Amino acid sequence: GSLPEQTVFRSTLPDIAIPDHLPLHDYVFERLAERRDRACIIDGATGKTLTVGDVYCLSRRVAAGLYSLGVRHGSTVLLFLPNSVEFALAFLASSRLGAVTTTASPLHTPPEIAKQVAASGATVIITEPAFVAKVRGLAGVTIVATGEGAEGCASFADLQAADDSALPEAPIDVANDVVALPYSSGTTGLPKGVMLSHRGLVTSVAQLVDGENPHLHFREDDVVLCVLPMFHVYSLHSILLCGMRAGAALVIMKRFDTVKMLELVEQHGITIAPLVPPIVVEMAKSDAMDRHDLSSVRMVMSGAAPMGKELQDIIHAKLPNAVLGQGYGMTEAGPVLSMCMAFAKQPSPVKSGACGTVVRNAELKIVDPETGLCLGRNQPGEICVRGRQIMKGYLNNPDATAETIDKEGWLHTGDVGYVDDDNEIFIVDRLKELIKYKGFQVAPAELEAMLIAHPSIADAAVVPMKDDASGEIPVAFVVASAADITEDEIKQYVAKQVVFYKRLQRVFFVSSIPKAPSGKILRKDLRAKLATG
Ligand code: AYL
Repeated sequence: GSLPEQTVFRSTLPDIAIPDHLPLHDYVFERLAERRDRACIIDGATGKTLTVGDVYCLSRRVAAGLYSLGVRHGSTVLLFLPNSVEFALAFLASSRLGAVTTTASPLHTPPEIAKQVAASGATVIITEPAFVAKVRGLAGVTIVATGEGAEGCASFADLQAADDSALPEAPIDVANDVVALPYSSGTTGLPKGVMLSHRGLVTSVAQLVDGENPHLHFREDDVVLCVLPMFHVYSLHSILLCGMRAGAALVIMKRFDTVKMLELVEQHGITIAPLVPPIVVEMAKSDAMDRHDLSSVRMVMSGAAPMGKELQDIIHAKLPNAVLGQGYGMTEAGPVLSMCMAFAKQPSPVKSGACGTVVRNAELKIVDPETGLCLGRNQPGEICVRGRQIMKGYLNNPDATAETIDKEGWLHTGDVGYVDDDNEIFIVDRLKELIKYKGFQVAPAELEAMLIAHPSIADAAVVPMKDDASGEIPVAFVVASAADITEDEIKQYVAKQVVFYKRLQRVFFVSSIPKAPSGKILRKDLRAKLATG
């Protein structure tokens, strides 16, 4: 018989030429000469503005400073920083050295960060004085602190003042060298280092902002809000890198606050607001929306978690000048799979609730998770993507890599969705374990290991529970081995060990955890239990 027809979905826009021979930093500074004096990075707190020329020169000096601390081609630098100018400079500096940048929320606990330092092999940690205590004493690690008053640390100010005149050119192999190493649990298990190469990230940025008719049209006169955390790949890729490549200015906000954010929008005439659904929820609720002139905003992007049609419609009514839409990404996918076509230079209409059309120079297919066969339009199945933008693999984990990227090069997302008649993608479910709290990743396996290590807990399973404000919250089903253990004790036991977004919000005591004969937790059954109450 004949093989079933492969239904592969492509962008409705033509493929483009991608300068993927360039290292990432050369790619984002490609038009330095003509843009030298344009605003590049604005510190939201102080209003201090760095031009493209400033960012170029300072990032070169920071590279020279890191070189003097021993950072070389192939070294790993951990950025343990809130949103800041220093974050951007350090990332670009590491790229120039051919070093790898791994990132983590500065709100991670000492054991969490120690694990990432060990797994990634980071030898330099850049952080703020307030977070130095969390990373002190790690063997073989040099700490660099921004600001003042951190004893026994190298100073970021000194790096910025380093002499870069003799900085050697790193021998970067763009197709293979890793430039960014964000952590993600992917479809199963514990967080793993996701290897994104220079070529991968250049491809992914180009897929959005390059070409005659960019799919995501950022212009030189745009002012982009950078409130999403730069340690997460959404902000790193779609704000910092896409913004810089397009020549737009970025306004950096250290921490989220609705009123301050609206003030910044007004003050700087912000035109583009990349957000996540929980921030959109906050905006929709806030009466401060009516007290500020937000007419400069022409584009509101949402991503990293589902945004329903209702919410999208509410916010659209409040920002009539703005085009509203979603991007869909996954760290391992490089990260962007699809983007709203209403954001293109020559836009086309989109439906509320859709999360975009597949990017250019890529292929997307929908696979029946039972049979592995390719599905046609309007049939939900697992979303798979292929192209030069996807990750190289997980660091030191060929098995997990092989479970995620198949022999034909397709990356399996663990998301369930379909492609409609207009090529728009709708996500309807998730096959993978992952919990998304406010767009942040929570890996059930990590919390389950922690719970089972407790002397009064015999067995445990962690699953997502739907929540209006946060999208999903992590909750646990626990089999107690001692009668006196309470929900509060368990919650605090976990809270002490993890960053805020991994905290358990509810604990349910049960007599056993439903499992398949293989020992695999039947998460679907537990999720169903939550849905019915
Ligand atoms: P990770 N709608 C529904 N679910 C989504 C969406 C969306 N628009 N975007 C991401 N997800 C879920 O690795 C989905 O389950 O990357 C996906 O597999 O932290 C998972 O989140 C991946 O989580 C952008 C826009 C990057 C989005 C991103 C996503 C980064 C989140 C760049 O421009």
